[in-house]
Amino acid sequence: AKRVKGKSIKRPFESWTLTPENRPANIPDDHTKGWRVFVENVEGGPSIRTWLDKVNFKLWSTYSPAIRKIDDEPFEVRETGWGGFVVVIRLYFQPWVHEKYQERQHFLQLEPYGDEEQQERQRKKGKVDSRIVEYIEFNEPTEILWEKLTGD
Ligand code: SLL
Repeated sequence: AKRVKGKSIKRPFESWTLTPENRPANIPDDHTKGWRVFVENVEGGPSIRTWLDKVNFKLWSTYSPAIRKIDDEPFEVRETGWGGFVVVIRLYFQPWVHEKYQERQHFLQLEPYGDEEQQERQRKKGKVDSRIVEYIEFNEPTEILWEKLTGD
Protein backbone atom coordinates (compact mmCIF):
# COMPACT_ATOMS: atom_id res chain seq x y z
CA ALA A 1 0.00 0.00 0.00
CA LYS A 2 1.03 3.57 -0.59
CA ARG A 3 2.58 5.34 2.36
CA VAL A 4 3.58 8.94 2.85
CA LYS A 5 6.32 9.85 5.28
CA GLY A 6 5.42 12.16 8.15
CA LYS A 7 4.56 15.71 7.25
CA SER A 8 5.79 18.21 9.77
CA ILE A 9 4.31 21.35 11.23
CA LYS A 10 5.54 23.98 13.64
CA ARG A 11 3.54 24.52 16.76
CA PRO A 12 5.16 27.58 18.16
CA PHE A 13 4.58 30.54 20.38
CA GLU A 14 6.11 33.94 20.82
CA SER A 15 5.53 36.50 23.53
CA TRP A 16 6.74 39.98 24.24
CA THR A 17 6.58 42.46 27.09
CA LEU A 18 4.01 45.20 26.72
CA THR A 19 5.50 48.64 27.07
CA PRO A 20 3.83 52.05 26.81
CA GLU A 21 4.95 52.07 23.16
CA ASN A 22 3.47 48.75 22.01
CA ARG A 23 0.53 48.44 24.40
CA PRO A 24 -2.83 48.04 22.63
CA ALA A 25 -5.61 50.34 23.80
CA ASN A 26 -8.50 48.98 25.88
CA ILE A 27 -6.87 45.88 27.35
CA PRO A 28 -7.13 44.96 31.05
CA ASP A 29 -4.55 46.65 33.32
CA ASP A 30 -3.13 43.33 34.51
CA HIS A 31 -2.09 42.22 31.01
CA THR A 32 1.69 42.45 30.96
CA LYS A 33 2.50 40.48 27.80
CA GLY A 34 1.57 40.26 24.17
CA TRP A 35 1.59 36.80 22.64
CA ARG A 36 1.03 34.91 19.44
CA VAL A 37 0.54 31.18 19.01
CA PHE A 38 0.57 29.67 15.54
CA VAL A 39 0.76 26.58 13.35
CA GLU A 40 2.70 26.73 10.12
CA ASN A 41 4.55 24.50 7.68
CA VAL A 42 8.23 23.88 8.15
CA GLU A 43 10.44 25.02 5.28
CA GLY A 44 9.80 23.47 1.91
CA GLY A 45 7.22 20.97 0.75
CA PRO A 46 3.70 21.61 -0.46
CA SER A 47 1.41 24.13 1.22
CA ILE A 48 0.07 23.21 4.65
CA ARG A 49 -3.41 23.75 3.15
CA THR A 50 -2.85 20.60 1.10
CA TRP A 51 -3.79 18.62 4.18
CA LEU A 52 -4.74 21.12 6.90
CA ASP A 53 -8.29 22.50 6.72
CA LYS A 54 -8.72 24.50 9.94
CA VAL A 55 -7.29 24.92 13.41
CA ASN A 56 -9.07 25.55 16.71
CA PHE A 57 -7.05 27.10 19.50
CA LYS A 58 -8.50 26.59 22.98
CA LEU A 59 -7.27 29.33 25.33
CA TRP A 60 -7.47 29.88 29.09
CA SER A 61 -11.18 29.86 29.95
CA THR A 62 -11.54 33.56 30.76
CA TYR A 63 -10.59 34.63 27.25
CA SER A 64 -13.65 35.50 25.25
CA PRO A 65 -14.28 33.55 23.17
CA ALA A 66 -12.08 30.84 24.69
CA ILE A 67 -12.05 28.85 21.45
CA ARG A 68 -10.67 30.60 18.40
CA LYS A 69 -11.61 28.95 15.12
CA ILE A 70 -9.20 29.77 12.33
CA ASP A 71 -10.17 28.46 8.93
CA ASP A 72 -7.45 29.88 6.70
CA GLU A 73 -3.83 30.95 6.78
CA PRO A 74 -2.30 32.36 8.84
CA PHE A 75 -3.34 29.81 11.47
CA GLU A 76 -2.58 32.01 14.46
CA VAL A 77 -3.99 33.82 17.46
CA ARG A 78 -2.67 37.16 18.74
CA GLU A 79 -3.63 38.18 22.26
CA THR A 80 -2.46 39.81 25.45
CA GLY A 81 -2.36 38.36 28.98
CA TRP A 82 -0.20 37.32 31.93
CA GLY A 83 0.95 34.21 33.80
CA GLY A 84 1.07 30.96 31.93
CA PHE A 85 -1.42 28.42 30.63
CA VAL A 86 -1.88 25.59 28.19
CA VAL A 87 -3.25 26.22 24.72
CA VAL A 88 -4.89 23.18 23.16
CA ILE A 89 -4.47 23.13 19.40
CA ARG A 90 -6.91 21.01 17.40
CA LEU A 91 -5.91 20.31 13.81
CA TYR A 92 -8.70 19.47 11.36
CA PHE A 93 -7.68 17.84 8.11
CA GLN A 94 -9.00 18.43 4.62
CA PRO A 95 -11.96 16.23 3.66
CA TRP A 96 -9.86 14.20 1.21
CA VAL A 97 -7.50 13.19 4.02
CA HIS A 98 -10.26 11.14 5.66
CA GLU A 99 -8.73 11.42 9.12
CA LYS A 100 -10.19 12.51 12.44
CA TYR A 101 -8.77 15.70 13.97
CA GLN A 102 -5.60 15.54 16.07
CA GLU A 103 -4.72 17.58 19.13
CA ARG A 104 -1.46 19.08 20.32
CA GLN A 105 -0.79 21.19 23.39
CA HIS A 106 1.53 24.07 24.04
CA PHE A 107 2.30 25.73 27.34
CA LEU A 108 2.49 29.50 27.05
CA GLN A 109 4.92 30.66 29.72
CA LEU A 110 4.43 34.42 29.67
CA GLU A 111 6.34 35.38 32.82
CA PRO A 112 10.07 34.96 33.38
CA TYR A 113 11.04 31.52 34.74
CA GLY A 114 14.08 29.61 36.02
CA ASP A 115 16.74 30.88 38.41
CA GLU A 116 17.35 34.56 39.10
CA GLU A 117 20.02 34.86 36.45
CA GLN A 118 17.78 33.30 33.79
CA GLN A 119 14.87 35.52 34.78
CA GLU A 120 17.06 38.60 34.58
CA ARG A 121 18.18 37.63 31.08
CA GLN A 122 14.58 37.06 30.00
CA ARG A 123 13.50 40.43 31.41
CA LYS A 124 16.26 42.21 29.55
CA LYS A 125 15.40 40.52 26.29
CA GLY A 126 11.69 41.25 26.75
CA LYS A 127 10.82 38.49 24.29
CA VAL A 128 10.25 34.75 24.40
CA ASP A 129 10.25 32.56 21.33
CA SER A 130 9.38 28.90 21.59
CA ARG A 131 9.02 26.80 18.45
CA ILE A 132 8.42 23.09 18.56
CA VAL A 133 8.29 20.95 15.45
CA GLU A 134 5.55 18.33 15.42
CA TYR A 135 5.05 15.55 12.90
CA ILE A 136 1.76 14.49 11.41
CA GLU A 137 1.93 11.06 9.86
CA PHE A 138 -0.45 9.94 7.16
CA ASN A 139 -0.31 6.16 6.99
CA GLU A 140 -1.78 4.69 3.82
CA PRO A 141 -3.10 8.05 2.65
CA THR A 142 -5.94 8.34 0.20
CA GLU A 143 -4.89 8.55 -3.47
CA ILE A 144 -5.98 12.17 -3.72
CA LEU A 145 -3.91 13.20 -0.70
CA TRP A 146 -0.92 11.30 -2.07
CA GLU A 147 -1.20 13.23 -5.34
CA LYS A 148 -1.41 16.55 -3.55
CA LEU A 149 1.55 15.79 -1.31
CA THR A 150 3.85 14.50 -3.99
CA GLY A 151 2.64 16.40 -7.04
CA ASP A 152 2.60 13.09 -8.98
C1 SLL B 1 -1.37 31.50 36.13
N1 SLL B 1 -2.81 29.59 36.01
O1 SLL B 1 -1.64 31.86 37.28
C2 SLL B 1 -2.41 30.75 35.33
C3 SLL B 1 -3.54 31.62 35.01
C4 SLL B 1 -4.41 33.31 33.48
C5 SLL B 1 -4.01 34.20 32.42
C6 SLL B 1 -3.19 32.56 33.94
C7 SLL B 1 -5.96 36.93 30.77
C8 SLL B 1 -7.15 36.23 30.27
C9 SLL B 1 -8.30 37.13 29.90
C10 SLL B 1 -4.86 35.98 31.10
O2 SLL B 1 -3.78 36.04 30.58
N2 SLL B 1 -5.08 35.07 32.05
O3 SLL B 1 -8.09 38.27 29.55
O4 SLL B 1 -9.42 36.65 30.04
O5 SLL B 1 -0.31 31.69 35.62
